[in-house]
Amino acid sequence: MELQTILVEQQDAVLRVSMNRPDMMNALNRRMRQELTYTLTNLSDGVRCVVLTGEGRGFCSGQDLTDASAAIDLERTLRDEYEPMLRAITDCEVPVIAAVNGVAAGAGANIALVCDVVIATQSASFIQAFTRIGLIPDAGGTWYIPRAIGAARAMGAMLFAEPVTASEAADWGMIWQAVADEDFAAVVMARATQLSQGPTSAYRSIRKAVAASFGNDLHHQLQLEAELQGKAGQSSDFTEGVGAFLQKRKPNFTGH
Ligand code: T3D
Repeated sequence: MELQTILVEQQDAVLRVSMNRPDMMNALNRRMRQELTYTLTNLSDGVRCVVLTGEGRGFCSGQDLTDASAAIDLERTLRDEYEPMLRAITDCEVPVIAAVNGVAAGAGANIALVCDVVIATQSASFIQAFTRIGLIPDAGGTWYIPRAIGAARAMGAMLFAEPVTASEAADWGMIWQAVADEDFAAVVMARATQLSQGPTSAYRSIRKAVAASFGNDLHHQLQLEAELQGKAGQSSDFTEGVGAFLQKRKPNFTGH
């Protein structure tokens, strides 16, 4: 697929995917949703971590409000275009880091929040901007945010639609980390490199177990852990991890 709205660059095993409509703070149109969905579901074998970020001063401003085609039938757009894009993130074969380089508003905030790890620069903010234009939070916001920060803060963020600063988001448990602006790029790359050299298949199982935990009782979660750990125990990364520990050296995980 020819990429017109995103930039994609691979460095070693890290794929940097950058939303590239900086004049409108990387607002999402149909083409961008298609390109993100395509890119995240068609990773080359060598990719073991994805970094999702934005060009310019913003991360993503959510739905492109100048795109009349999306405004005609919001339900269809969400079902046919947003859900596949969000599932491409949550079902991605490798960990996805959201590197939130600036404001993340509306669906732009919520695509960051469904990523596995969110690292935001200190000057970034997260805005559940939807009620400002008479909508409700979508793109998974009503599912993810109350689970992450509790109903009281989720309701405040959604009803008041005010910016939640990166520091507040980290303090509340909405994101992993807020980082000083000058350190942001280096911290993101260090974390991406760390994950790209880790036990990829174990990461996949962790993501599956954590997602399932929201719907499982303890018994079913323990059953799932046993099943997934059984598979992890047969992986070459487990053999390598134990071997490296016993030989007092760094493990060389292959992701298998
Ligand atoms: O299908 C469906 O529609 C359903 C799905 C809905 C999902 C949603 O995401 S709904 C929520 C949509 N997003 C918003 O309501 C946010 C709108 N944007 C803003 O509130 C602000 O722009 C920001 C808080 C993101 C940034 O503010 P600021 O002051 O830093 O920048 P700015 O001047 O407002 O924006 C810069 C430019 O980007 C500006 O264009 P201009 O004047 O320089 O030509 C602005 O119009 C444009 N822009 C920003 N956000 C959007 C946008 N253009 C189109 N769509 C946007 N979402």
